[in-house]
Amino acid sequence: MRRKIALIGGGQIGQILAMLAAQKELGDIVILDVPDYVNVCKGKALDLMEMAPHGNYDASISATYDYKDIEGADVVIVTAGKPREAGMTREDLLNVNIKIITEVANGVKQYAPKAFCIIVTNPLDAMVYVFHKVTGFPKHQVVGMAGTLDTARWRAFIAMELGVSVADVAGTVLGGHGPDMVPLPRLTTVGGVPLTEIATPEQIEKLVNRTREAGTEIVKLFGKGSAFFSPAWSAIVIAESYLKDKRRVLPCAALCQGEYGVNGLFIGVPCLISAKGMEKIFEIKLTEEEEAQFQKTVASVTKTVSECKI
Ligand code: TXD
Repeated sequence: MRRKIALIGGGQIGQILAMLAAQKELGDIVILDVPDYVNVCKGKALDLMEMAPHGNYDASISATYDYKDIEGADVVIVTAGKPREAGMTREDLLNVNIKIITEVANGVKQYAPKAFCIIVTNPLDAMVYVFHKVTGFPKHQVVGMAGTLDTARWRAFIAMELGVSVADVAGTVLGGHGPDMVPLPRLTTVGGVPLTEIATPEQIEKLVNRTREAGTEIVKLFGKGSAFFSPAWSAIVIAESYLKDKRRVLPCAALCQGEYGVNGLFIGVPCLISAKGMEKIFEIKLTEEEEAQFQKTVASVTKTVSECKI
């Protein structure tokens, strides 16, 4: 029997998630959205079914507004909520998205209590916290997707700057999904060569800043709405590692209980994603400077989470 993937939210990111999940034959796909938008989602689902003959995949793709239809899902990816408009911070979305995530969490808890859940909605670190609180799911069953995207952006910008294949750029970005996230130049390599040896300090500073502001750079270009191709791929990479037990090590927002000195907060850290879900958090010994940056992002996430009043 095929696996079942529930996509809560069938907007910009949701539709690319559906396409990628189908193309990768991860399973059957159910898109859930609000009644007002469900016909558009049904149209998207049908369009994707009609793409299958050329796309070479077998999957049932459907849309609904009824949580009953996500029953027994193996994976749930949540993009439901509002995206940013130019001039908005991610935190500006807090009040509206908190209500949506609470409703989604209750639906998922009732109909897909065993699903591995990947939260994408912003402000990410707070929304995954709320989702986890409302569902009460074990910590290995819930992650937030942000670091996987921030790391992809970091790698892409390095490849663009140095004129090298992105495949050879390895590294990681820690912390919350905001302007004080922590890219780690010290631990980034290009084909095994340390970034710090092939890029100048000025280049590295420019790359760090561009990565931190990458989401905003796209929001400014769009005027309305935020990035969707790269966030969708980043979430699919996590889902695929879970479904196929690939055991990828991916930076995800995971519930830290002592790791990195953080207690009871979801924040971006390197995670082992296996068939068990978020199986393990890897700790890195940070330098004094990195630690100071990490404390700053922890403070920002703590502030946003405290405003959730949950
Ligand atoms: O790295 C990351 N985590 C992110 C997060 C990167 C980029 C964008 N990120 C956030 O994802 C963004 O700030 C938004 O909060 C979400 C979704 O972004 P998207 O671009 O897909 O937004 P859309 O196109 O507005 O789609 C949201 C859909 C839309 O179809 C709504 O009708 C639906 O969510 N929606 C709901 N679905 C189900 N249930 C409820 N209550 C609901 N409310 C809205």
